[in-house]
Amino acid sequence: AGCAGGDAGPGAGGDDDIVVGFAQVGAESGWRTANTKSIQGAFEEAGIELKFSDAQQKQENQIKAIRSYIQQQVDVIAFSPVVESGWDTVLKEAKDAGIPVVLTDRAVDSKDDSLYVSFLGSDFIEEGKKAGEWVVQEFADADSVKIVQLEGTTGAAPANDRAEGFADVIGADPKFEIVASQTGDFTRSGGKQVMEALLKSNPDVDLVYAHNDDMGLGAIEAIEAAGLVPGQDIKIVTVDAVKDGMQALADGKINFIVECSPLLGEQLVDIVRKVVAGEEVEKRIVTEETTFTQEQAVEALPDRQY
Ligand code: GZL
Repeated sequence: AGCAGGDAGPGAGGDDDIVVGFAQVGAESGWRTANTKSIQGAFEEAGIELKFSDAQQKQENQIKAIRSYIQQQVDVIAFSPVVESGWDTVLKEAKDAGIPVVLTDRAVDSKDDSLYVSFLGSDFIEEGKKAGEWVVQEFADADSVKIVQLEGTTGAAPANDRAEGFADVIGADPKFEIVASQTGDFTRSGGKQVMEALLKSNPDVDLVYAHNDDMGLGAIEAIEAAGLVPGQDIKIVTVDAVKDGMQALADGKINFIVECSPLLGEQLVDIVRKVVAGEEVEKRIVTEETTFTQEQAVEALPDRQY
């Protein structure tokens, strides 16, 4: 952002003097660490200075980081909002300071979409629907299907939307019953603890729908500790397709994974360059992603980047 009056501040020249502030959610999952690697690697490659902060999944830490980037008068602020709400005040401060904001990965529920220039990330409702469509087809011959849902971080866009998309699809048939739904905060330990508890109260559960691989991997530990066979006695469908999840899928412990790509770094560099050059950027850029069966995981594993 140029200084008020006087000569233009950083970012007036080519790439080499652009400064970007990125406020990351944390390091809660394999997806998140792959996302951080992609972003840091892409800015390194582009020769653009990236100030980076890890909020340990706390919104107040992300808000503090954004405020510090405003103080430092960076050219662009980018962040992945840990939860959907509570951002309007700090985003207004960035707007008043003339610093454009790019949302990556997760969305905000602000009514005023002038508070950010672009959103780059997945369609989480679509991801939930893909998981639901697999469940409907996998359990076509069953009379009743008891489901445990391991939710992502409470209030996070991927948790809200993956639950919504899934419910939209399975809600059409009353044979599907979500007997318990609880947050595991997108972590492996969270998934394990919640699954241990839910297994005690729901020993006859047929399926686990975990909002990310890490909670699914935690659930596998709990299911095995209870003497049951994950992927057979209790089927598991997850979202992400990170390496550890894909290995469990190839090993038959997970039955289906909906991909959510963390590789947003290069597209973010592209958006930053356009914003600094005053060019138009699309308001919403949705990432390409697919789904994996157990057979497809065996095929895809050797080439997976994360
Ligand atoms: C989704 C991302 C989620 C991942 C989790 O885009 O926000 O957060 O699905 C990660 O693994 O913790």
